[in-house]
Formats: sequence, structure tokens, C-alpha cells
Amino acid sequence: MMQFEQTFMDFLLQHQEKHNRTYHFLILLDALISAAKHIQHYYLTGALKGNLGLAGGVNVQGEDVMRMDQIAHEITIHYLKASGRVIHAVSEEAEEIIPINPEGGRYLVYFDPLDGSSNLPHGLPVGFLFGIAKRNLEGPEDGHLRAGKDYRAAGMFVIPTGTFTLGLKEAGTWRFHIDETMNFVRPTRMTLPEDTKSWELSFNESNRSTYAERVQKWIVENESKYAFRYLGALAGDFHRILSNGGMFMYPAIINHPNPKKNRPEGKLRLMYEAAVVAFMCCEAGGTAVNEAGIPILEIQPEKLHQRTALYVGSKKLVEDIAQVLREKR
Ligand code: FDP
Repeated sequence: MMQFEQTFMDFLLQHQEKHNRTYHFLILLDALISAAKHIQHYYLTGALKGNLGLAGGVNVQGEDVMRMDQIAHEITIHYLKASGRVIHAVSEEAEEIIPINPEGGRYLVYFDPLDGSSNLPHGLPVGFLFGIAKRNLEGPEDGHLRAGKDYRAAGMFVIPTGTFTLGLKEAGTWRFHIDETMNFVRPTRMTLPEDTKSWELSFNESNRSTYAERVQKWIVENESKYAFRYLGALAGDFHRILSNGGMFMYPAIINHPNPKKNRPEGKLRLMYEAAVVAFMCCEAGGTAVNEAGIPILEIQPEKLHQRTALYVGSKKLVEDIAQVLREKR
């Protein structure tokens, strides 16, 4: 007898039917998966074709090179439009909100189609991150600036590794792997491990002296207990934390020797980076806070590309540093 893996679409179909839901969400996820596969293909062949370079360059065919993140953005918008299910989208690659199907759409999508740009020229892992909120079908239209707690789902593709992780509201975080037929298969529920032996700390060590003193002190007191790993692409670093436990952090930068380089509000974007990983983490039994120790999912965005500091991972560890962050200065 042949053995078949359960595909993502079969998994999601069962999920929707179990909860008595429509198939609109399936159509949207199918569009996001098509976009991710398309981006992955482009990325995998990009180095040979000379398409991973910076915009303004020329590739081996003598064609002008478009920035890879711009290509990823265009691919995603194409599939979102084709799905017919999206009202508006917010992309890291576009300053303004993008109307997709304002009348007939049902979902709001926040995405970063190619996150982790320092890995780009090397063809190393980057992320396609997205969060999904739903139109308020009963009441008055309630706007596109949604807090992470309003997301119905949030996920990430680690490109080009063929892994896909999706958090579903009150239904857990699930990981899938791409198979030889280009289907994402084998749903595996992710739960952050309790055992601290595998826990890791992940942050940009070269920024350490720029963090708040109390954050630096916390690092000194805790770093020897855990392995240290840093890829420099949020999706890849968070992927490890979700499997191994521990904490990824990108603290506020407030003590930079060049004050112009300080980032007191943090670096990562709230709606399509921090809230996305926070959502998946919370559904896997973890938590996430900002520099004030406030849960990331509670933060009401005031602008599209709002930034935040981020501490995300195993509950005990994040709550420990959150306590320090909440202390009065
Ligand atoms: P990048 O600037 O390289 O695009 O979103 C921004 C992000 O990558 C994250 O993916 C990553 O975790 C972080 O910034 C890396 O920043 P540093 O290079 O400052 O460590």
C-alpha cells in the first residue's frame, strides 16, 4: 500500500469544516502559498540569473535587475488580487495601504514578502511573513490598523528551505514541509519545549552595548545558561526558537555612540513582523512583549509601518525579562 502525507489544504479543509466555517480562508491561504512558491522559485534560481543583486544592476542576460524584495512584493500582490478575498493589504514594500478588492474582499493582509535582507545577496534563508485579520461583517467597518490579538492567523515561509509555519486563532501553531510535488505536508503541532536544555538566546550581539542597562544586565546574568544563535533573519531565528525554546529579542537601541543611530522605538515592524511571530508563539504556548513589557498582541498600531522592540519565546524567559522591563525607571 502506498503511503500519503496529509497536505496543508486537506488539513485546512478539515479545520474549516470542524469549525463550521466558509472556504474563503482556504482560497486566501492557497493564494499565499502560490506566492511563496513563486518567490521561492525565483530566489532559488536568482543567484545564477544574477537577480539577487541590488536594484539598478544588470544581470547575466543584460537585463536591468529589479530588487528581489520588490519582485516578491509584486508576486504576492498578484496572487492576493487573483484570490478576490482581500480588502486591503499592507506590505513592507509599499508606503501606503494597497486596495485589493475593497468592495468584495473579506480579509486584511499584512505582509513582508522578503524579510532578512542581509541574507539576500548570499541566497541564505529569508522570510515571507504575514498576518490576517477579518473584515467586521456585522458592524461598521473597523479599519485596517489591527492589533495582533485581532488576527485570525499569522504565518511564515522560510525561503528557500521549504518550511511553512502557521498559527491559527485558538487552534495552535502548525509546521509543514514542502514535498517533491511542491505540496506542503505533514502538519506538526508546535509547542515550545519546557525542558530548558535545548533553549537558545538569539539577538544581535554586536548591538549589546546599545541596549538599556537593565537589558544588558539581564543578558550578563542569563547568557551562560543557553546556547546562542543568530542568523539575522527573523523568520529563521524564530523558527529555531519555536522548535528549541528560549528567546529571540530585538531590544530598543538607546545607547548608541552615534545618537542618530538610536532606535528607541525598536527596529522591527509591528504589524507584519513582531505581531506575526508573537501570534504564532502565543498559539504555541509562548509569549511576546515590547520594551515596556507590554504584550505585543495588545499593541494597537497607530500607523502602518510602526516599529517595536521585540522579546519573543518561551513564557518563563520572556516573562522574566518583561518583569525587568516593567520596573519603573
Ligand atoms: P533585515 O534588516 O536584514 O531585513 O526586519 C528586519 C530584519 O532583517 C529581521 O529579519 C532581522 O531579525 C533583523 O532585522 C536583523 O537586524 P540586524 O542586522 O540589525 O541584526
